[in-house]
Amino acid sequence: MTFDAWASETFDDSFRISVKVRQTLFAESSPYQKVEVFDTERWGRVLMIDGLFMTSERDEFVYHELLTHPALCSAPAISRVVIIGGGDGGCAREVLRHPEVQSVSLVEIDRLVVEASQKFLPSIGTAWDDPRLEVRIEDGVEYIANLPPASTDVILLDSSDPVGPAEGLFNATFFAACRRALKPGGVLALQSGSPFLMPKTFRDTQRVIAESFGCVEPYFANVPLYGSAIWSWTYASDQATRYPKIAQRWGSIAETCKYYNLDIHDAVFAAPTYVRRLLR
Ligand code: SPD
Repeated sequence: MTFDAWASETFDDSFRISVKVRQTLFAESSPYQKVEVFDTERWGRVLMIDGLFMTSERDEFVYHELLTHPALCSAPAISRVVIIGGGDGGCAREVLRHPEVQSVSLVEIDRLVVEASQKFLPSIGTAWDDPRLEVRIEDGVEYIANLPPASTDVILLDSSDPVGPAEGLFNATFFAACRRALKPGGVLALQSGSPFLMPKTFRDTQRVIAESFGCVEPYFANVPLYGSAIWSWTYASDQATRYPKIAQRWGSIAETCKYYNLDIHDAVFAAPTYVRRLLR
């Protein structure tokens, strides 16, 4: 008799997505969460945290390119970037493709995520040795609260969903601290959940960001591993509207992108009708 091993993420106790596992490469618990890396047939290596799929070798490019490039290809300046979370290194990899970026602080609360990713997901975190990157193992909420005012061009929130250690990243106090840490005109971008699978969380997140930022625009794409539903990210700045895209920035990353391009930059901001109604 053979046993098939599956890794599963359950949404609201009513919907489950499962991935067939060839081998468990890593499974340990930190004081914060359980961290697992699986080798799978369809998705390549997969990172799971506390039973939630975080990223996979096959589809991570969609998530990481969209978290980074809409902000970095339009913010007025991008020399100083802060990433909160992002311990797998995928977001930092995309940020560091931009030659204008001079320094990146990646602030991850859980050392275990960084260590497991460096060892078992080297194809995702390809920029760990970039001299512009500083990795800090500390609480992102405190880090942002302690940043000097107006010190940062872009803040990227690469978190898991708002449960467990990521919960403190989705509230008004945190977004107000981000606004304070950003230079005038600076841009915040974050993953903001699925409007289809978690409409209330999505809507509440938009509202709470709008308490601190004048321009708050969600954008959308499918990340197949995240329940195969539409996923969202959110772009925020202190302006009234989003900045126009900067073609010259795109030019310097065009060869490496698998998802993002200047047409996608505009297209992802088109909201389906049910999402517009949700946000009314
Ligand atoms: N439902 C899972 C959402 C996870 C978003 N963050 C993933 C981290 C990848 N760097």
